[in-house]
Amino acid sequence: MTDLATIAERLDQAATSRTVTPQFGADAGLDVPTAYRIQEAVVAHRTARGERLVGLKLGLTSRAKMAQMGVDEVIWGRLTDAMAIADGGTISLADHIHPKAEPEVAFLIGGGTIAAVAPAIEVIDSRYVDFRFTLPEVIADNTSASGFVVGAWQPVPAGIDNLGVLLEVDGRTVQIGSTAAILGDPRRALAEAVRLAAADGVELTDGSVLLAGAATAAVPLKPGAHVRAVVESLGAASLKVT
Ligand code: OOG
Repeated sequence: MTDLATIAERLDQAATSRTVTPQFGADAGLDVPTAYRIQEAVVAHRTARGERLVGLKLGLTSRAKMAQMGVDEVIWGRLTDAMAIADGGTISLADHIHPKAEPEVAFLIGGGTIAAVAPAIEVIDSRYVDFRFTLPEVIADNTSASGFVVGAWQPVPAGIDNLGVLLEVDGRTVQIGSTAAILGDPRRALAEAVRLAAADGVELTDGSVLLAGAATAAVPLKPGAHVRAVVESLGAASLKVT
């Protein structure tokens, strides 16, 4: 079995050098609890460089994502301040490996509950060759977390369980979904995130951001693309790619 610190180091180096790393494979003997310990060590490399934890993300909350990635469990990862992209901001492909975007809903946590909601885009960028991984491998890789855009925060409207979600690239709709795809109701993301993170001794503190999970499959980012996620009643979040 490969040493946990060595795996964490390899994943961190892949991210900072923007080069893929081979999958660890069965020989590494990774299971889910071990993978979360590696994730903690991977993110510790970031915090050691001065990054600050600002929230959590859920992944594989929708059937579309589970089917796309060939796994079938909800997973969670850590968000840092360095991953935040301004709404309407620009990211460079040169700073990534093979990034993809997915439309999401973001929650702002306050008083232990959902204080505000916003449309969001998550940029995922697996550190593995061909964006392929097993469940423990993607957990160890901080669930492919790379960047996130949060649109305007607003009070939580009465029903957010079945809002239409679009992902547009250069004004063309490339993915259509519904917030219902996120755990049946994205508000379930809070309880799920609290439960999953607590198992690793992590709390979702007030002021944290929670990305509830993708409402559609992810779309690869191309140079020059203008990407917009539109969530019915909540508005839009966007980014540009150079
Ligand atoms: C894993 C992360 C997926 C989501 O919202 O489902 C994810 C991946 O597909 O690389 O963040």
